[in-house]
Amino acid sequence: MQECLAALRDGLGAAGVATDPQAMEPYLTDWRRAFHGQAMAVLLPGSTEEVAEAIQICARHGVGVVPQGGNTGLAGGATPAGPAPQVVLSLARMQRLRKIDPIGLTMEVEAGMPLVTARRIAAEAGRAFPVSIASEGTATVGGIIATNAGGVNVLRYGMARDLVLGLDVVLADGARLNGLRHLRKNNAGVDWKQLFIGSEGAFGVVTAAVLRLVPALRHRRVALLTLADLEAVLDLFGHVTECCGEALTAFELISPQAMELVARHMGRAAPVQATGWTVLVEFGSSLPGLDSALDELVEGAFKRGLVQDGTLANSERQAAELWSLRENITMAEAVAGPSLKHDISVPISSLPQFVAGFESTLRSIDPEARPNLFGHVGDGNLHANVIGYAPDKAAQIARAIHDLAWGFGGSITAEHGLGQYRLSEFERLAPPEEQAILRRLKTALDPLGRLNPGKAIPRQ
Ligand code: 2HG
Ligand code: ZN
Repeated sequence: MQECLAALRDGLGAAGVATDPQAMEPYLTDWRRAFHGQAMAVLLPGSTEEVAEAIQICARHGVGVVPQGGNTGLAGGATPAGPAPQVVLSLARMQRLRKIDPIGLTMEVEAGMPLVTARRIAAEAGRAFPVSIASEGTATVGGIIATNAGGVNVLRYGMARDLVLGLDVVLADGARLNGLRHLRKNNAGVDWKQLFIGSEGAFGVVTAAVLRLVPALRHRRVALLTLADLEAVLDLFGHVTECCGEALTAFELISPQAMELVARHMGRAAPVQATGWTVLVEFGSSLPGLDSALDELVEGAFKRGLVQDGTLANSERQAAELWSLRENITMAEAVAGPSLKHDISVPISSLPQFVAGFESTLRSIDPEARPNLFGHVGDGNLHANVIGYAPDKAAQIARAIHDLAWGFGGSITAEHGLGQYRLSEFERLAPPEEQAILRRLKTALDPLGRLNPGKAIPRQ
């Protein structure tokens, strides 16, 4: 391994190779401290050429490569897994903006650029890059592409995949695949870049991307509404779709338990009677006129008896305060202690039955465990998290919840990905043909299994 390290230092320079245990530590543990791994070095290349060189050197020496963005994923996808020799490949030094075209609505950036920076640059050009997740300050463009990140605006703009026009990728043998096209339409054969989006670095390492921008929303209105049950939440979602669907940017669900955690651990109390379910609705547009949309929504909702209580933000500051209730749930949960994360999706109409099943399953396995439910109703995506559980019950709870979602024709991960956290559950549940096609792709693209071993792709 000394030979490999020497070759890496030659190729990347001393600044590009960290082996000091203290310097490596932040790259070897994820932010929740749920995953910890070993690596012989952390590589910090400064260009796509250096990424290619590093991957070639590692391939020659039989060393696995774990690509890493902001290290704030929730599935352990960026933390080394297993005993085989591996390096972490951080894109943190590659943050440049290469081009922005506000008329063509495109922007070309390097993979290590933080999401918050990409969003700021787009905003300064009078446009928007609409991937919106609470970890935007740490998450990187490469990371959100590798994990196909979701977030709170998916119902309007889609997942990260829907906002990627072109990619520059380094393959397992160090070859470079440059598809940095600024084109909205390109139907010339198979869209190969899709293979690298959401495959968590197991097929190749994304080093730069052309992102699709959208018109900036110069007007936004936010409402927080409480409802008695999930049937009413779905009725309200249907009503919003009918009355003002084009303007809808978010429709987020907060359970009473999640609201309570935010009040207790983050000191933020809801300005509504939050004994039932709370929904945060956001409208956004480049046109004025949202006030009447919101009035229509709220009037209709009260008339139909769907809503118990509610408040409308009258300023940007109030809107940010309402959003902070939703955005602080993950942090409140982390402060409360260890949690079991679930990221399921089911067809939207099955949400009430799923939640009823989730609550009764939890009671029967571990009566002390407490649910912390919240999520993205418009995407059928719930974070059916669990706190206060007995550690020896964790695997049983996770399996039961995944079985439940699977039974509704759902997914065990709507947006966070398999990483190392859910890989064995995917292997347990996914049809053999589906697993086989993924393995065939892996064999074709990375025959020696050097890229992000133990993540995303079912094992033999
Ligand atoms: C969110 O929706 C994120 O806020 C995090 O996907 C979910 O903490 C979680 O489980
Ligand atoms: Zn989420």
